[in-house]
Amino acid sequence: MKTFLITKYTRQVRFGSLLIAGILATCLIPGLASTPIQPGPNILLIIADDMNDWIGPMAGHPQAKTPNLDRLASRGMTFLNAHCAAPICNPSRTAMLSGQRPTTTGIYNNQQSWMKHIPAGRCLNDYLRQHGFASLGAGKIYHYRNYKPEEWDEVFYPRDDTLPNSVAERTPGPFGYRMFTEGKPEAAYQEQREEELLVDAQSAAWCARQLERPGRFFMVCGLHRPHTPWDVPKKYFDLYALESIKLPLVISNDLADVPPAGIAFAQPKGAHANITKAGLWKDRVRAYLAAVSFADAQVGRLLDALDKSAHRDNTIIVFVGDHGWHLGEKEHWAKSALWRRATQVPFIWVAPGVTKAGSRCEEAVDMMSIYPTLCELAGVEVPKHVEGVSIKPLLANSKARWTQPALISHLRGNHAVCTADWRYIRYADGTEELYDERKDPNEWTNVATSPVLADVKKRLTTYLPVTEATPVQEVVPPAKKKKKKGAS
Ligand SMILES: [Ca+2]
Repeated sequence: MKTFLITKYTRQVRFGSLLIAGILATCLIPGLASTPIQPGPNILLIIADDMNDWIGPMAGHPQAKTPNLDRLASRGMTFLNAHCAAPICNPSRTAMLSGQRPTTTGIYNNQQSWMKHIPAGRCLNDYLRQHGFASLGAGKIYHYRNYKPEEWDEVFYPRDDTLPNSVAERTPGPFGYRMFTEGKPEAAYQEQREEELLVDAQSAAWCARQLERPGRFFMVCGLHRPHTPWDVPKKYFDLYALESIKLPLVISNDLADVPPAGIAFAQPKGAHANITKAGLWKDRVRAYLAAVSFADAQVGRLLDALDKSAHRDNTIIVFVGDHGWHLGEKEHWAKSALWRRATQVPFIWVAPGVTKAGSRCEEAVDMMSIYPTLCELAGVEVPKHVEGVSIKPLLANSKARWTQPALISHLRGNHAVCTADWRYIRYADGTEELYDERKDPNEWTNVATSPVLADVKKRLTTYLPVTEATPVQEVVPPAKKKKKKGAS
């Protein structure tokens, strides 16, 4: 178990309490000793990191090979217009799992820790745990190791050898953050280890083992890929011939009608300029696709295990990404922007007895819906602090009446409001973009100044947050000193 990082507390105390809970599971809820356990579905939530719409069911890239996500989508509903609450890891995940938006919590960025600022009992894993679910988690669920072990029954965090552990190594190089393993172009990939040793395979295997247990569970499997670095085994690169790689659709001067605040997020003179100058655009698109296919294979491990388990027909499956990813659209790479490719996420639901096999929904929804929807499907009261709206009506009927737009916030003061027809972006300095998603799905033409669309814009602005919490203090990076191995 040397490669596994699990706190002693988690392994010994929580596992002990879980055993006792397991013994009592048929009659008692741990922590609520007098309430009988309600029968009902289990929940498997799978979170992919930095996965955009380049997956089979969403067809964001014509060459993406994701047979397992195709299989998952064939069993339930795929949302074709689902968006994160924030287009970077920490605020997105904190919002999704706490049920509160960045504008409420003040958690807007990766350098802030949610753990001091979200009270116990609020996060979904802890809330459901108090309502009779065994709360189980593996891999990247919150931002890296931001776990409160006492809010889980069991949590497993395998060490990711491919991710940097010191603040210094996290500085983006000329090609962006770890777009190449060592910060500069080398071989297309360097991973030589057996797939079973890689963190995501370990997390999937751990979750697969949990499926052998009886009782009701809320289990989260957090996959690191396709987050950079894109070192995945050769067989995933072999799925994509470099010379035949199709680049994303772009036009020249796409940024000409974007206000300076948007251009500052795009950083066209940064990674994009360096990658294209070095002739590496196709190479990196291929690497991203390879990492997507690798993540897809881990989803396959989980589905195989679920299908063999006793929970096969009584488990809600939710597959979601924490935000999207640009690969050169708008001369931008990575996340941290308010355009479609940075905010749109895979969002696939299998809810037994509710979703129809192979159904698709085009309404705009956001990740704040996860908390209330899971509570509703699980027969648990939605707690008052939760800000999202349940999408259960859409799960049952993709054409159900839906008026709630998706709302995405990036840092403080920058927001996007999305409907099935429009994307309205307003930056902190008041500048705007408006895109007609029906006519212009690539968001090439900013029509924010069009007089005939003034009413559309006015209507969309009514969904912007009225108040925005002061950002909580950022975590001060530890002084540069040699840490004990595995202590970071
Ligand atoms: Ca444009």
